[in-house]
Amino acid sequence: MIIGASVKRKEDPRLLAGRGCYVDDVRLPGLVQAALVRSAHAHAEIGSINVARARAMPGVIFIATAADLDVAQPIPVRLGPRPGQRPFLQFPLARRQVRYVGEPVTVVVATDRYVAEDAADVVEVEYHRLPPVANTDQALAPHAALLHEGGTTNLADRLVMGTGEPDAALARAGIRIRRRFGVQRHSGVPLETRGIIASYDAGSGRLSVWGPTKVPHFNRRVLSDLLGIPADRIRFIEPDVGGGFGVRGEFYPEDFLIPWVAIRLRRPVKWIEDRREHMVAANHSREQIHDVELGATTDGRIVALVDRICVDMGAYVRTHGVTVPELTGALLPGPYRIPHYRAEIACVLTTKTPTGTYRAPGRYEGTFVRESMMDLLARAVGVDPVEIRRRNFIPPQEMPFRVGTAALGVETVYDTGAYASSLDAALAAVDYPRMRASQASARAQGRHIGIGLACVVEKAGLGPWEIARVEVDKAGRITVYSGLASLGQGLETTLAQVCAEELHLSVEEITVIHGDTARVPVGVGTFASRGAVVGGSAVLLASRAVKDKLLDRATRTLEAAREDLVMERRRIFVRGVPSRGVTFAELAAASVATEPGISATQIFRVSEMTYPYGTHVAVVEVDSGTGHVTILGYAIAYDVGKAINPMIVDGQLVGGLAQGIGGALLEEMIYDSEGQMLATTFMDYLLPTAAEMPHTVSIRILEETPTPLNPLGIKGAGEGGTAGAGAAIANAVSDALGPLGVEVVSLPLSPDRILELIRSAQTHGHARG
Ligand code: MCN
Repeated sequence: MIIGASVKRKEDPRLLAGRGCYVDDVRLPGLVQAALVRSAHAHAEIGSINVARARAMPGVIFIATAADLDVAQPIPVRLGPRPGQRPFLQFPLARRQVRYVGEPVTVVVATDRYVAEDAADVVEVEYHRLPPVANTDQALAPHAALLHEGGTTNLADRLVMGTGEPDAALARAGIRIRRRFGVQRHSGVPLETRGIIASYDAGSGRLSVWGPTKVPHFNRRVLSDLLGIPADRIRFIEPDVGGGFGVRGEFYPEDFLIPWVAIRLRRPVKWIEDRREHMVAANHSREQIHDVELGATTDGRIVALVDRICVDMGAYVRTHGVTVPELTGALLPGPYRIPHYRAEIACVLTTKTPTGTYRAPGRYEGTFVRESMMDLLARAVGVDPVEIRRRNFIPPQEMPFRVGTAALGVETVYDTGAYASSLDAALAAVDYPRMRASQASARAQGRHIGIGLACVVEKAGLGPWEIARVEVDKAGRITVYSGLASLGQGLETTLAQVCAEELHLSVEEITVIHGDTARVPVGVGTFASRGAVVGGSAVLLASRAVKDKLLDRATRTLEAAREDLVMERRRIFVRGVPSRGVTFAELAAASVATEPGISATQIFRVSEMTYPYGTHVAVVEVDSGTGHVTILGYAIAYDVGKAINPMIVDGQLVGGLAQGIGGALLEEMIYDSEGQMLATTFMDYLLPTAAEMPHTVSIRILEETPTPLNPLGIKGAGEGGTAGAGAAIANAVSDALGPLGVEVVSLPLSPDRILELIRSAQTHGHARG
């Protein structure tokens, strides 16, 4: 069996040997370089823009401002567009006003990057400053400065979702718990920053674009609409990618500007983002405030949950629309039966970088809130956090389970799940009873050790479809073409595994092609952990169709019954008579009269999502003198229905966890009251390093509840490592510092924040055991 085997990643030998080709490695003759003049102010009217000095600099080729752009359309929403969002969309260059620090104002092109940047420095933009809208409170205040002319408010959208009668149920509840929680603004910061190269061939009218990943076909459509060039004249080529994490490859202003300049100049143009630019220009995420109330019976059974969520969207509605707020509300109930539920979500515009999805969007935030409330409920009832979760899990026999919410146009219906089982597996991985006992003895020695749980329900496999083509050429070589894109998640290996399984091959014998619109003319792309589920299923269907064709032809060639044929090593022979056979190459060559090789294209369509789930357990020690949190141990048990490649799933969970730890302890895009971003380098935006990671992470991949929604039975794996990390670590820190009266209600848990929590608990709080 190749599906289910931990084969090594096909892509790694090339990448590890330095033979990868990233966008910055693409060399084209006559290439010129672009730099952007970005707003230095959070909110201002643009007066004049004087480019005379810049234009006079030797080596400067071209400069454009919004007035020079012949684009009438803003960048559209990709996921869940709604008519009300239109006034808040972003144009590629700021027109009349800037609304966040880093907003593109002018594009400068020069013979080299140094000149381009020097010239950008001397572009004189006259700004008439307007009051910044530094946070959601200011944005919603009665006389707040309005950010967008088309809007009458700074509220981009308001979502309400839920089920039952939560107010009445809360009123009747024996236990009621209210809290305000906050998650800080942070986001994906791949080590390879974004970049794009565009080249236009005036003769053929063809435009080639290297760089954008994730959704090349959608981006091509948008570019085609904005430029007024037919999509079939535009080719998107995805090079290797140094991390995506949800932020890379959406359609950003630069994705219009660079191709537009290339067409104007009839020369290839390149733009590579520097780190500071990335921090202010790429999508931010996660900034939310939750005012939540939970009602339960006195024995701890949840009866109602009401959450008023305020999401800081930044200055514009970008390609994700209100996906992150919507997913927050849709999946907040998690693995628990919550008969009465309501989420009221305000999507608020402020003068900060616009936002989008970042690995486990909405679930990282919602899981933190829900799982913190579960611990508070356990405390109110006087039972162990494990017990309170067991009392509230939706049992497997109630699957499929309708949550009463919807996101991305899909009703939230959990397909399969055995939540208690994943909890058991995670507890076993850390030896929970022993861990509690050693916590007690450590406490007796004055050490602050805590154990935190988080039960997660993720979503994966967003439709509506994905395409795959499998080809056997005349040499018998097998190529898989997929509409997916790579973010570094090991797609070439796992898609090859799916095909290899069907055609009885090894992974090495299969080439996987993706991310080039000339070779894969249509596709949807990679996001929402849909690759394995939707793209993998499409490869399965196409491989099966090719297998059918091969066997069909072999039946005729060998004059044998189909059930007597054996497929092995790119050859089909009659069982028991290995010499009576025919190779894939021979079959493909023979078919040439009717078709070029043997191939099949299949689309896998799916209208429902699948819901992987799991449990995180964090064991931490907090130094109450310095505020430092050390993660002593960590376990994740995660059910993916069936793992195509357990080693890759393991890597996904550990890699995702590293990002979750960053969000829990370190990473924060801090703004001052003037709307200036204060964390624009890795000196002040702290990423987790090996030192912050636990020495061991125990991963238990579970395959207990395959989904009926796809032929492989699989659920996604890309985001589960991130989704529960903030919650588990927060609960562990609350547990560790419980005796000092500390209760965590916001992230990140940086040392200064921990010390502040301890100080304020000492001033106001009551210690608890
Ligand atoms: N897989 C598997 N068995 C399963 C499910 C998944 O073997 N049952 C494998 C897949 O074939 C794939 C990987 O695990 O190699 C992740 O699969 P999947 O969950 O389908 O997610 P996608 O392929 O759609 O990838 C997107 C997802 C998201 S949304 C983000 S963000 C993300 C991620 O996965 N960003 C990543 N993983 C990342 N990994 C790396 N290295 N870099 C990123 O930027």
